[in-house]
Amino acid sequence: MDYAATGQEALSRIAGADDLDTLEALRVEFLGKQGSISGLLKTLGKLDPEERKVEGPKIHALRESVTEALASRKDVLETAALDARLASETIDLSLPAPPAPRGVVHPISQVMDELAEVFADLGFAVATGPEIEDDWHNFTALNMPESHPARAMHDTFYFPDRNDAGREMLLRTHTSPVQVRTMLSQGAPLRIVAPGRVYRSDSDATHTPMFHQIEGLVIDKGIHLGHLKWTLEAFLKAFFERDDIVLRLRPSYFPFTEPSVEVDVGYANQGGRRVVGGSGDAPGHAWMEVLGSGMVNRHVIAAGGIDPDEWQGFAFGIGVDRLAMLKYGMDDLRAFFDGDVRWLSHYGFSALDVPTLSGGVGTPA
Ligand code: 2NL
Repeated sequence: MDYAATGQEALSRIAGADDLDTLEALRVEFLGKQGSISGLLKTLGKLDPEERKVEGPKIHALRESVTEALASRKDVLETAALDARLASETIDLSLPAPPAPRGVVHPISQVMDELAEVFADLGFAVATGPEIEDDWHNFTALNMPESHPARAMHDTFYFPDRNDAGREMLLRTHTSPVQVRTMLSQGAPLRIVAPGRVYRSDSDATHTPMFHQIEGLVIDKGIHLGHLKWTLEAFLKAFFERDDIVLRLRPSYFPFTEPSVEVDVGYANQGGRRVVGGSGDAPGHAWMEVLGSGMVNRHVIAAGGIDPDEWQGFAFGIGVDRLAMLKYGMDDLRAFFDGDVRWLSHYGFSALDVPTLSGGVGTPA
């Protein structure tokens, strides 16, 4: 048989296709499952071997030339489509470039930086230490004996193995061990804050197993509660950037301080939002606990290698997460650590907005 006419007709129809849809319809018509050339190929199976030897190459050649014609026409049509698009679309190079996506600073990091800045201005150096501690630095040195309930498994994350000194290993439950280590390595006098992550085996709507704390420690001669009160007042005024902060000191108990005081600040309830400032006893106001503190227990000073008959000190501990919520009006503690970028881009801070005393944080209103 002669397929020249069939081939001629197919090639001229392909050459005449002027859009990609038409071309695709032709491909299906010739080469699709039910296509005409596919049909010819199927007839080969019914021929005897001699005939097949003659007809086979002709049909395959036909298929080949149609396949090639389809491909080259497709190329031409695609190039034409692109040229048309390029001709019709213009780029306005005078428009500003779209903003590059930029990360934000987590509110906890922001508040940690603000705290370090405020305390630096009050003469405190920043001290850091390991998050994996031994039970001596985390408990014993802080006047918390073996029998202390805070040591129980339900409060503290322990590691299965002891360290080389035979001490139990754990995730620090406060940053106090950093201060013990600093007393031992630097001696008195001392003025430090220890910010960082701490851990408790505790998880509900208001407690996450990891949270942030900043503790402060001053060791010097003749230190008394007056120094503590002045320092905390100066700190809270600088941090909240308000001069009308009123403190209430309540007697309390901590194993590492004696006497111990809990510190409340007065706030106003304004449409469900807590606004710090004024006396908690004023109309429409109430008191809120913000930190714990006290005069360092003499056993703790001695554990730090310092003579408690010669040196005294005060210390305080602050929950950073709650402080951040209070200052920036966030109401769900768990959202801090969910890693939801929508939450973060709402509450996050610009990386260029570094807290400084001259530029914002610490300037009383
Ligand atoms: C709280 C209470 C407090 C301390 C932490 C401390 C550290 C040393 C010696 C003495 Cl090395 N005290 N830290 C003292 C009193 C209270 O934290 O409620 N924190 C959120």
